[in-house]
Amino acid sequence: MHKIKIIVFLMVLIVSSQLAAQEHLIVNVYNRATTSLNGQWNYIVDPYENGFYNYRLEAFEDQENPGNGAFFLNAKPKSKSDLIEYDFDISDSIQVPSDWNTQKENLYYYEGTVWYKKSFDYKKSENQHRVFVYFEAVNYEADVYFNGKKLGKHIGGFTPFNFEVTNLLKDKDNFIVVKVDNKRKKEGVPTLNTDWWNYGGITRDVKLVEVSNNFIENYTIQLNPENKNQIKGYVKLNGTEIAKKEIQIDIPELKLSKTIISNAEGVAVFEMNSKKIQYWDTKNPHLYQVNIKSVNDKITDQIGFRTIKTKGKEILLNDESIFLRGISIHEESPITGGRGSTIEDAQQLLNWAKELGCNYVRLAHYPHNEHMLRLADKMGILVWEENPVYWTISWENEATYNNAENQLSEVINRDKNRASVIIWSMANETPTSEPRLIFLKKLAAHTRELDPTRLISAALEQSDYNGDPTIRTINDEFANVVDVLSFNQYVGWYDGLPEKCGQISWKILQNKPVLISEFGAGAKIGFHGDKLTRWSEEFQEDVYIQTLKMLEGIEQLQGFSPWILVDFRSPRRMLPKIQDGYNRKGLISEDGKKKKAFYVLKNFYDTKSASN
Ligand code: GCB
Repeated sequence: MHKIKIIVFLMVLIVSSQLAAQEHLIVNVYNRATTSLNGQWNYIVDPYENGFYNYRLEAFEDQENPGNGAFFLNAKPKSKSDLIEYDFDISDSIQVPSDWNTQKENLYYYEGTVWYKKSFDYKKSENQHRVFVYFEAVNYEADVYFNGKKLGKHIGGFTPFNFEVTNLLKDKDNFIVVKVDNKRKKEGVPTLNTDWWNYGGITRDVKLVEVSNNFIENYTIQLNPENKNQIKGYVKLNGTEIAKKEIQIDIPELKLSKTIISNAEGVAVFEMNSKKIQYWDTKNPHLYQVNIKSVNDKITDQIGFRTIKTKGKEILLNDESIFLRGISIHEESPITGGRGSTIEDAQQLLNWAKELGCNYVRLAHYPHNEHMLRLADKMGILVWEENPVYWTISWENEATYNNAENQLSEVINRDKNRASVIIWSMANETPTSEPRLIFLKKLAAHTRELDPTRLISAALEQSDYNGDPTIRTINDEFANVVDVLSFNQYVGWYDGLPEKCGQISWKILQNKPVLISEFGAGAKIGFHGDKLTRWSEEFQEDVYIQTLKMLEGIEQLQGFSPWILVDFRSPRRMLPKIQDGYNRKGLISEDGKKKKAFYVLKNFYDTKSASN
């Protein structure tokens, strides 16, 4: 029975990853020796997509002879009479990774196409090796070309993808061209309307990954949720000679070692037993070094082993009830402003979360960069990861569904070995309807197939109970699907004044753990007034005081992630002198100053943690 389950799981994984990615995603590039393609890239801003379409609006890449207008060819005049109306090499340059909005003043509000080009030499260390180009994220669409040939297209701004370049690669003068388009689209994921900045560009690292001809492409190595003395999973090879190959898995600290043999698809499953496993938890986030070795490849990972479950109203980490002292975080750099992407950005954000007393973070509203998860693993911070299915998605559009599923599959694939990740969130504040229910149920079922070991949730909305505005409830059929019942609520900010919290009671009918995924209020750092003065630190502080009191009345309450750690850019927030383009619900200003409410929450968490 057990074996059959694993095989079904694997088949689903393989089939869905075939559907999902243009090429199979290589996991744990993070720990491989790679060559960075970060740095300065030349770029051309192309609002009319002049470098993509000819004057009949036919795509150059579909033409037999694209001609000199096609930017992906990176053409140069061959004679003094040649007509070529672009030149990457004398165009301005821009830093990768980063967004264009905060690097170039004239691109601050730009939403459209920008072409990126980088030239480089590269010599493989061995002739038979294979080389991939790996993008950690490009927002939103990326058409990728290498030495004048199309490699493929990726949609979705927050997940990694890779393409093989082995047969196109030369020792000298390679060029990679990426058409990046961050135009918002109704049918996109996210859709037209969001409350965060639509940063465009190659926003995360770009790497060349050199591997042997048959290499370790993917693996899951996790504690068996049904048996805490067992580590199990699979390893998958990629190449032309991957059947019947030996794969060795070692966990030296546990003195565990296992040799398994791949099947015709290059896949081998395994189980290893030990009674000495030190479980990963928030107080002692123990990570084991795990070594995986195939005939001509090897890779190391740092993996924590733990279980996560719910039981009635409780969330159990390693079978023990845990209260999630959380905070929501956007992926914005506390160091440079703009989209965050470096390990220093991630470290600062998580250090602040720790200082606040958190053992949990909600990474809103899209997958964050891998540093966040790697650090959360090391720091013992539990993580909610989220798919950018936000507000008013085109529920009935099949391509929209496939896009949402693909983005979620990619982040699950990237982070499925991270102990910190406990919750996959399907969506945020999506209005109830039949098509939306069908969409989300399908997404949840897909997620459970890909990863049966973690919890599913979504930030839902609350409503009046039986028409009584003083009693609040969750009236949403998707609440029956999730493992953890989460919802956003803003009593005291959008919904009355802070004192209103005292008049509200909660009637939660589902017998599930409750996480309040958002509450909060806006305040401008340094602006003071009495607690009824909107935007003052005192108003925000009072909302926190009143809200915490109110929420403690929810019997099933198992934690929360207030909105939000740091003020963040949003084009919806333009009130001069107060917002100036920022959502001010941060507990910390964008320049790192703590507001009064920070200490209210910190106090609450410190007390909570002492009493646990
Ligand atoms: C919400 C959204 C979040 C917004 C926040 C706000 O409910 O989930 O994305 O930024 O409210 O500040 O209004």
